[in-house]
Amino acid sequence: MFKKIPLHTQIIIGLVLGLVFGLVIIQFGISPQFTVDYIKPIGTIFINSLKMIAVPLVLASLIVGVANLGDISKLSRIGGKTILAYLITTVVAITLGLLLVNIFEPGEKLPQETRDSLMAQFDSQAGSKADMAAEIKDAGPLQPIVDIVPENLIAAAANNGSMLQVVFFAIIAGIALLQISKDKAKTFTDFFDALNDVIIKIVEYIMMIAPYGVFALMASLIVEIAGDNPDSAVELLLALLKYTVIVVAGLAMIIFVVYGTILKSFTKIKFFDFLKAMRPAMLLGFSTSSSSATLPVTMKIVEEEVGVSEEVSSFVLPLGATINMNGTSLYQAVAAVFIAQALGMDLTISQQLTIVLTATLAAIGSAGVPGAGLIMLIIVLEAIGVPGAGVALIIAPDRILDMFRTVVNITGDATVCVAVASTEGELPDGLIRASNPFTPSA
Ligand code: DAS
Repeated sequence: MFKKIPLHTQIIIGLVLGLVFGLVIIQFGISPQFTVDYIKPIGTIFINSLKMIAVPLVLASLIVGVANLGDISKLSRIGGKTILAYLITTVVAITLGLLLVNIFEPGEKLPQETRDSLMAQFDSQAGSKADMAAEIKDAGPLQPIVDIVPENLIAAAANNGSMLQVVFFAIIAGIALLQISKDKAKTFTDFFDALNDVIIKIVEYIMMIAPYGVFALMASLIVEIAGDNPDSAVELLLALLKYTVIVVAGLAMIIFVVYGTILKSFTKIKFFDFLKAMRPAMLLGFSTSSSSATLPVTMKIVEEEVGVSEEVSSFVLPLGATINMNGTSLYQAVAAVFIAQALGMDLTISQQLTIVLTATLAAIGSAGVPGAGLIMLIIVLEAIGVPGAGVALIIAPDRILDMFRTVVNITGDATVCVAVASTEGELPDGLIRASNPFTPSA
């Protein structure tokens, strides 16, 4: 049915129809159970099919990516640039978030009765998430480093949240490949190279159900949010609205100011040409709220349309989808200070600096799956002495904000990838090379 329509248009159609469908369900008081039983599963199938290939894709592309770099010096050069770029953009995102939330103070002191009802709500809604944070917090300071090394690769691959462990193994395997005889390495590399191509082909098949999957995701999201709508005081809703606007404004500034500056400084690619090429990936990130699920599409676009070499994209993008989450970083900084403000807790400068460090680590540790940023936010809160249960305050708009911050996360990965490729002498003329790989040929 959608054969002749470009993928990004198909996704927009799915989003809009899903939104309308969800609103009709709510408007006519149709039981949400119908959506949960018959619509949501389509969205789940779509997301699961993308996540199904995320781990083999990261494994195959990273191993091939590292091996194709050819030598350790190139790996350290590209790896060094990539990780430095990811760290700088993350710290810039957090700093921007702190500036906005301290200037506009969305959580200025709420009336005491609202504050009391919040505390009551905290105990109910965030218990499980607080327990998870307590578990994470009790671990030692080096736990995030310990968690990178998988004790069992299969278990790590089976658990979507341990993508960092899969990345770790893939990089080590790629480095080992560089150290063994070329003819032996070739067998191994050829296999993963073929696996990489097979997976990219599978992405095309999965994208055929994209409009239906996105329709189902949006419809069930609208129905669920309406159902979950907390019965909160008007002041709280207004504060939440202000908080949401600040997060979205900050995310937009990251894309247009930070990424625009990076592209202009390191490449000859026109910023809006880049955004146009990235439309399918950005819309998919918005629809799925999952960097991991969007990675295959981002890779296909960056390689086949922007023209970045496979050796750079298959190293930079899987790494970025796992450790680089600029959108999540800004969101965590704003949310942490907003919650403290709402509880009437004035944060000192050192507490705000602690946010920079812990939000950086939390973003690196956040998996590229829906809601990961919210869970890791609890660590940031605990680090500055704000009760982790405070996440209950921002759970209501979190699903929507997750969609927006995921768009920034994947766009940041692609921006750094194009910039690194450009500094490696690729994309000399800066032009977008081919037509959109998801636009059906005439
Ligand atoms: N949904 C996460 C991602 O996939 C981001 C987040 O939860 O903050 O990037």
